[in-house]
Parts: sequence; C-alpha cells; structure tokens
Amino acid sequence: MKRTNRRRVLQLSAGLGSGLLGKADEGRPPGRPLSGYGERSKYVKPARTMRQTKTPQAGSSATPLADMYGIITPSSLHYERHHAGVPDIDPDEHRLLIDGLVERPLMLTMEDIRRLPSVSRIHFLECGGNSGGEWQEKTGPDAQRSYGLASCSEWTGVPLRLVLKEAGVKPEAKWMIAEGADACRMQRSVPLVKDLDEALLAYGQNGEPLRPEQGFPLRLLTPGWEGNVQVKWLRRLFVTAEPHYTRDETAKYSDLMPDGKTRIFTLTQEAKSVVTFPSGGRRLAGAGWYEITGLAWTGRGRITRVEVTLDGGREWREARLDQPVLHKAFTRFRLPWKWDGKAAVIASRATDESGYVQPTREELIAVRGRNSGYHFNGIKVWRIQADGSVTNGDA
Ligand SMILES: Nc1nc2c(c(=O)[nH]1)N[C@H]1C(S)=C(S)[C@@H](COP(=O)(O)O)O[C@H]1N2
Ligand SMILES: [Mo]
Repeated sequence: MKRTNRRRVLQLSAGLGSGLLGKADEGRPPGRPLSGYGERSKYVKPARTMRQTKTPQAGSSATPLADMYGIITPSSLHYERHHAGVPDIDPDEHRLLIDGLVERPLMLTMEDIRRLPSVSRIHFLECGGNSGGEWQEKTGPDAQRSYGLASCSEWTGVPLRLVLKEAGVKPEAKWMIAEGADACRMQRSVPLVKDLDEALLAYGQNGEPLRPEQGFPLRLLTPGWEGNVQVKWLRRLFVTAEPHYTRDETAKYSDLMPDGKTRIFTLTQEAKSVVTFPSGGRRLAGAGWYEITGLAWTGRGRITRVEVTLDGGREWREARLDQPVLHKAFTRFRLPWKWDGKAAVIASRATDESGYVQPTREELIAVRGRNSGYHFNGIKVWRIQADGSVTNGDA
C-alpha cells in the first residue's frame, strides 16, 4: 500500500515537466541583498500566542507546536513565562553571587563564567502549568494553546556543580535559593539532590546567547524539572539548610490533593506526549494517507515508546521515534495513517525508561483529584470529524 502511494507521488512529479515550472522558468530580477541577521520567509507565519494577565508584563506566550518540525524550538518561538516582564540587562554589569552555607562566597562576572569548562545539551523546558486547562474542561482549542508552554533547545553553559564545588558547599547545606534579577526578584528553593548534577548555569541557546525572554545573560537550567525553578536572569544562589517557601513554590506550582494536603516541590515533569498533527484547529483535506506526528518528553530520562490510538483507545499502535532519542529532550514520533474519511478519536501514550506509562486523564484525576491547575500529564485526545476538522475530544 505504501509503495503504491510513493509511486503515485513520483508520477505526479514526473508530470511536472519543464514547461510546467511556471514562473521560475521565466527568470527573475536579482533578489534582495545580504543581511547581517536572518529573517524567516515572509510566507511563514507561525507565532507565539499570548495570554496576558491584568498587568501586561506578566503572562505567558505559547510555542506553535503544531507548526514545528523535528525537536528543536527556534529561539524566537520558545514559550515565555514572565512574572514581571523581560528586564534589559547589560551582560557587562551582570553578576552572579553565590553565598550562604559555602566556604568561599563567589561573585562572578559573565566573563568569569564563560571562562569555565562548558557543555552544550539538548533539553526540553516545560512550565508546570502547561496543559493545566486539561484538569477542567477549559483546555485550549489547539496544540499551541493547550500544550504550548513547552519547548526544546540546545542549551550551553557551565555545570552548576563546578561552581558549587568552587564555592565549597558546607555539609549542612541541603538547598539553594535561586534568585532572578527581574523586577519581582523571582525566587525558588532548589534542593541539592542528585538530579541537580545535570544542572547548568546556561548562557547559550541554540548556538546564540540566550534570548532576553529566556533569561539573558544567565539562567539556571535544571533538566527535567518544571520550568518555574529554572530561574532566569539569575543573579544569586543562596545556599541554605532549609527551603524558603517562596510564593512560587507555595501559592503557585503546588498541587492541592483530594485529601486536603498540598504536594510541593514536585519538580520532575512526568512522561507526556501530544499529537501535533492532526491536532485541534487543523482540517484534513480528505480521505487518504497522512503522517500522524507529535512530541513526547519525560523529566525522568529517555522516552522508550510512544503508542498511538486511532479508535479512542481500543487498539494502540507503536509509533516510530526519530533517532537518536535524547535524554530529557523532546522526542519526535511518527506513524503513517490511511484515513478512511470517517470520524476518528486519536491520542498518543508515552512510556519512559523508568517504565512509567502516561496515564489517561481519568486515571490521573482518580489519584490527584481536580484541585490543581499544575502538573497535568494525562493522555491528550483529539477528535477528527468526518468533514476533516479536528477538535478537542475526551477519551
Ligand atoms: N527570574 C525569573 N525566572 C523565571 C520566571 C520569571 O518570571 N522570572 N518564570 C519561570 C517560569 S514560571 C517558567 S515556566 C520558566 C519559563 O522560561 P522561558 O520563559 O524561558 O520559557 O522560567 C521560570 N523562571
Ligand atoms: Mo511556569
């Protein structure tokens, strides 16, 4: 079946003889001159969608996931979440202070930091509030507005442990308070646990310095953990014995459980996936072959398996994963599909190397209740109508 289809596509291109090349054949006047910094084609339109609060500096903007190829999010489309706007920081003026329970407090310039041994790694970043609307029936109409607070970049920086070692963390130290240089001085208590061995003081993103929106000139990157702890415009690491119970780890980014207790410091983002094609707001052009594709990720390491259902969860088929599958990074999955033109209910289910399998929304709610707006990782369902339109669906 697949081969027939490929032959048809080839026949189609053979039919496009030279005479049919149209305008390209008539010759063109010279194009525009060189440019110092590239822009995408004017025909390419995807943009972040913005959700603002009453103050224009606070809010979030979401990555157009359904328009992305591969696993890297272009820096210009990386999601944003700011609590007090994007500060304008001169890197020459910026300092990182490391103090508290350390033998040798340090005050580092960006130049000092860039002299240290560095590393580049590809990791996803996801807001703990991503897809939070799924807990209620308030989810966004498309992949961008429901799942777009997640992106994936190549980050460059200095391993945090090098700098902590240089400062000499005292044995009684168990936490550090990371603080941003933005107007709200955002703070998070970060546990000094094994997982933090992978943390970076990041100054690079996709081959360039960080974008101002992502924390220029320096941010904390803690791969696999919720976005909120990855403090941007990082200016201080205050090493302590206890957490500080800051606003963002108590009033926010915590989960009120059915028994009335609150889970806090649930940092690891659990396995999750979303079909990005076909997804909400798209329309299939008619019956025939398509490639179902989407993204999966897990804060616990690598994705080992993604399954796709086309019949609302009765049968699951294994999707192909683009190789190599990276640790704590977006993983692209694909599955060829011949649509028969009838209504269908599609979804994806991710498994990670810890053996964790993404739960259904019902399974998740059974354990966690519906009091939280955070840390939703249930299976995401899309409904395809016979006319080809795609909307949110329930399993
Ligand atoms: N200083 C500071 N750091 C911050 C924030 C902020 O508002 N100020 N927002 C946090 C939240 S809630 C998230 S989800 C991530 C978002 O990072 P991004 O804007 O680069 O996507 O940054 C975190 N770090
Ligand atoms: Mo966030």
